[in-house]
Amino acid sequence: MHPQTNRQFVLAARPNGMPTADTFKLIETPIPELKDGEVLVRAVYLSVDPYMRGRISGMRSYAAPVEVGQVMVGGGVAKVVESKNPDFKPGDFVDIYMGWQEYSISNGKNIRKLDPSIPVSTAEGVLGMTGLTAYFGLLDVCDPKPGETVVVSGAAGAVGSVVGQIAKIKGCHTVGIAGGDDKVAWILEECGYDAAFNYKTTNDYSGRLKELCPQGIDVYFDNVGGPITDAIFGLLNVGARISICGQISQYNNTRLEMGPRLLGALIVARAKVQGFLVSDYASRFGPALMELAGWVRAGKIKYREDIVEGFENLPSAFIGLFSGANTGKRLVHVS
Ligand code: NAP
Ligand code: FER
Repeated sequence: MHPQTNRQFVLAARPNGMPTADTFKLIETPIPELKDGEVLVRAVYLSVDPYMRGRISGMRSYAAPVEVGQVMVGGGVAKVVESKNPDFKPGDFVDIYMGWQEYSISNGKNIRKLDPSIPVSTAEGVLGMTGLTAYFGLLDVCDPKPGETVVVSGAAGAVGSVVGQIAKIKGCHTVGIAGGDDKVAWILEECGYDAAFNYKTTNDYSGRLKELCPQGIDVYFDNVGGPITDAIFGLLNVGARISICGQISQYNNTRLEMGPRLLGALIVARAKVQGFLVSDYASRFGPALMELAGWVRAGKIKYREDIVEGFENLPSAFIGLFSGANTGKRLVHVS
């Protein structure tokens, strides 16, 4: 039977600083009948990601902002419930950029059918956007060599937990920085990081890094920015490469934070810093996903999903990313 009502989260107001419960509003809308070529899907897992903070800020960026009143954007795994498109049948699982809503109608373009023999949730994580970010941000931007020391911030998150494991596959000494003793234990024991520390229980980031990186730092994969990144700059080896993946510590700032001015350290180290966007590598996603899937199958990449139950909890699940409530890839299970 054709479902009647869709539930959607729309942007209610642009947040000033940390988003709150009032940033989003839940609305109900009717679901139209399908036209030829269309597919109706129902959300199974919806992804919450730090980049979404940029989409609701209204600032100029690499993608258009979500306007007040519009459905919040985001990726998800969905199940086909009705189809007037010969390429999809009810029961198929798809990866779709459907936003924060229970149902979505697609014309069949820009949706990817998933292999149901692989846990479908991985399409939003280790075998999806965040795994690909780890892959290209490390391998393409930093080209790590065996024996080099690779430091990763945000190391127990969706991207960071995978970066350390790819670096290990490449024969590097891996050092992770994360915000909790439980997170440190997980990345050491499960993700095979060689060393790690909890930045929330130490003030001396530089001292800890010196202990854990006796050969200095060759590669830094930056997910967080701020004081952690400042501490790295003093320890770079000659020829170091830095991948600027994210700066989550700055995303809720209401004014520019003044920090140490450390670009001179890059001269001493003749270091390279490069920002990147995972979407710029779209033409290479296919082979990268094959390689990542092979590593997961071989047990060389372990992953964890942090699943929040219930569509209505999308806003709080998202806001929790900014206080480190998640370990591994955070998803909201909808149905
Ligand atoms: P995630 O790491 O799974 O979740 C965010 C984590 O950030 C939290 O768990 C928290 O961990 C940490 N965090 C929050 N506030 C912090 C602060 N003030 N200082 C230090 N750490 C803080 O998220 P993700 O999806 O893997 O994304 C990680 C980063 O990559 C984000 O910056 C994101 O914007 C970026 N990203 C970039 C691209 C790209 O194409 N360039 C693509 C995807 C993601 P702790 O408990 O350790 O604090
Ligand atoms: C993308 C490019 C970048 C994307 C996400 C990002 C969902 C993440 C950027 C960030 O976290 O800063 O196409 O797709």
